[in-house]
Amino acid sequence: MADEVVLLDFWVSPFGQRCRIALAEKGVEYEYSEQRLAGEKSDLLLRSNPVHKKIPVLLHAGRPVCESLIILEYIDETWPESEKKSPRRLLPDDPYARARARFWADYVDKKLFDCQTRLWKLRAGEASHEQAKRDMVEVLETLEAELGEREFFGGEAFGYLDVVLVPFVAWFHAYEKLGGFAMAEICPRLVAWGERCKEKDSVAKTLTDPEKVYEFALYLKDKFGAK
Ligand SMILES: N[C@@H](CCC(=O)N[C@@H](CS)C(=O)NCC(=O)O)C(=O)O
Repeated sequence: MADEVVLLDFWVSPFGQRCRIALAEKGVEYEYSEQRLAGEKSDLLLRSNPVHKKIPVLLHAGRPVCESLIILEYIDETWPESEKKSPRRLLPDDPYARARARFWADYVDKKLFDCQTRLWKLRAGEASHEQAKRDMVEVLETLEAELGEREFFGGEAFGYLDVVLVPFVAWFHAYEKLGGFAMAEICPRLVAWGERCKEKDSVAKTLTDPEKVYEFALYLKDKFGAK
């Protein structure tokens, strides 16, 4: 009980999924608590994250940790030793490599998520939607270039930046449908990297079925009057 771990989450959230993947990589047992985001939020969520009122929240021994990138670092520092998983640390040991990994994680959250949101929030055919499509292609090409010829963003081993980005692989299908482009043409290495990541149990058991993600994106489109 003193060490109880609970994750407040929402099934399709890439931010929540990265926490689930990190916990699985470390072999940490936890209780998953699905939250209602439309309508009234639970008292537990509002009490645990009174500033942003968002999931994910990691409750460790009753104490909340908010914001997924901060949660990942907390998980990495709290459970550094994981006997069966590799790597033992998600973040690299080298300070410069750590700084770079954090830079790209920030890029994913600022740029990729922004473009994704604009793809479903804006009405197809409008100039702003066309711009969102162009921006998305640029972001994907930039991530493709950063990956280069490496197996993983973490190098030979699946690491922090892989955990940060991999939940978005389940959205690639929705990007293609809503953006009208082929991921394999824009970023073939990123697509192959996504497939490699899915060979890991932690990822395979966490990522949402791409068709369900697309249905969810259509639901959001409808909700925001952009259908
Ligand atoms: N920067 C936050 C983003 C979290 C976030 O956007 N969560 C969404 C679900 S994907 C949420 O809780 N939305 C509810 C709301 O905005 O009211 C993180 O990395 O944890």
